[in-house]
Amino acid sequence: MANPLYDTLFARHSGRDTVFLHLPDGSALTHDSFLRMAARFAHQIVQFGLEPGDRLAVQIGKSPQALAVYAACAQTGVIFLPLNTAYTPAEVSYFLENSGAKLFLCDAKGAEALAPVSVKSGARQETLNGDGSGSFADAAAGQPDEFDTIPREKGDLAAFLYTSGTTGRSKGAMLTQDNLLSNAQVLTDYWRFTDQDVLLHALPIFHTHGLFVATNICLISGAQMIFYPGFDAEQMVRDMPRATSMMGVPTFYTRLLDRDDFTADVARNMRLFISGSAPLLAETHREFEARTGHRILERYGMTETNMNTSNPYEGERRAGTVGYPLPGVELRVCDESGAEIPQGEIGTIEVRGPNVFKGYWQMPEKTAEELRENGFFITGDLGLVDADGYVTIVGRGKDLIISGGYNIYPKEIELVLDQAPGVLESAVIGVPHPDFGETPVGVLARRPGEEPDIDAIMAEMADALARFKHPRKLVVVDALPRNTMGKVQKNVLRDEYKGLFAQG
Ligand code: MLC
Ligand code: AMP
Repeated sequence: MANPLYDTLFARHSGRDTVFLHLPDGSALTHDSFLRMAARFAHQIVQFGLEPGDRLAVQIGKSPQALAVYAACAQTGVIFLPLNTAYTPAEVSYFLENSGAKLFLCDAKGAEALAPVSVKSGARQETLNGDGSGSFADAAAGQPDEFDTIPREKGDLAAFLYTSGTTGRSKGAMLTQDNLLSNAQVLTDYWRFTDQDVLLHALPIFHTHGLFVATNICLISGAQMIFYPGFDAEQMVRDMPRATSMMGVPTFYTRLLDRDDFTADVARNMRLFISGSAPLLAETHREFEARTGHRILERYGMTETNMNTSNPYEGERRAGTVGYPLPGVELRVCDESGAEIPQGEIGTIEVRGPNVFKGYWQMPEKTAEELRENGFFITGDLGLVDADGYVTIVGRGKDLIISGGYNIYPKEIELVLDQAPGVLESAVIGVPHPDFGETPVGVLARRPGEEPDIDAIMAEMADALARFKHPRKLVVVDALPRNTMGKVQKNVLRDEYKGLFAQG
């Protein structure tokens, strides 16, 4: 094939009047109209001087336009780099500079604040808004609505997704066409998606879950998407009777269960509920089944690997487990040296397969730390495989907090807290939260004789970090607990503050 990603996901729908997206205003967008928009975007991208392998960064609201940029990147061989819309200009600055993006598309409302950042990085900044307006859309409007797809190979890079790290410095995970395609093809079959499906799509499209899992599966299978700008439980309940499937993070499921109008009748036409990106409590799994008669299918993935495991479509979906390794994915549980440990024992999960990324952009040493020479990727997740082959994740070896499906690395927050007046040092921990699963809490050790100004610290935080990363509480103490080696004992702090957001 000339361009495996574009041909498999998009070109197959060329000329089809079938519905691709149901939009919030009640209108529907056909595959053909979508592809024509993408083709105009592709011409414009080329006209702006981008060549295959160049990076195009986007920080725009969830919209058909945002997906069309993804399609246009696939068609032109340009690397798609989507950014969380919650990131501050200070955060965006790093991504633009690190990736060397040539073009940056943002919403008009953020354009002024982002302009200096684009100038500094050398990226050309244009606007693209969710309603189809903006300087990029205006320029593309005059372009032809067909584009000769630029040939690419399976091993060529298709996307960069940035993922934070324990040092606080984000790393650009380089994903090839084959990483995305192989995974989407396996999942489409494993979860039995067809053109008869209608997916409730309320996830953001700047992460693996909403983009490479949900959207790619719908594109391969021809399924339709009810495409929401964000998650709203009321809308989901209203639309569920005309849908067949849903993908969500655990917060989606707990929020649905909080509603009395979410009933078995509402879910009567659904065939599949999928959860991932964060641990689904076994209790939520059971409550959901009792309410709807459906057993949620939990799967496990990562930015660097796409999806690794899934509970079966047929067969037992076991609460508290993430199921079996997917076809083509090898999974092993190892000790720190990379030696496999006996079945049933807890160790670090490592995975290998066509789903595993190519490495971190311009960070060979980080890549070498996590990607073994034999191709196994060290996930940093702790788990075990039981006698029946089901994988259970029991914890994380990495210092990571997952809040409502978003990753938060404590180090990033600690770097801000440590600089605040009156703070000697800080430790950020994740504590249980009824809505988000986990949430960050900052523990500050005061400088002797000084008192940190919490309001000033939170104001500083607002400039530095996206809202979802902000600690929900800051606690001031005299000193952080340390072990005999002098290392801060985060486990002691987690235990002390675990009840801060307890329900009831
Ligand atoms: C929003 N806020 C969050 C938050 N989302 N805070 C912490 N954690 C989150 N996840 C902030 C808002 O800015 C707001 O700030 C306040 O919390 C309350 O907002 P809300 O209206 O309740 O939030 P909402 O917009 O409803 O969003 C919650 C959510 C959303 C759960 C729907 O976060 C979401 O869509 N999460 C999915 C993330 C995802 O797709 N992850 C996949 C990663 S891929 P204020 O100012 O009001 O206080 C991956 C691989 C894999 O992990 O395996 O899939
Ligand atoms: P990200 O880097 O955003 O892709 O997040 C990946 C991390 O999310 C994994 O390393 C896991 O820690 C976590 N994760 C994803 N799916 C699950 C799941 N079903 N259960 C528990 N943790 C999960």
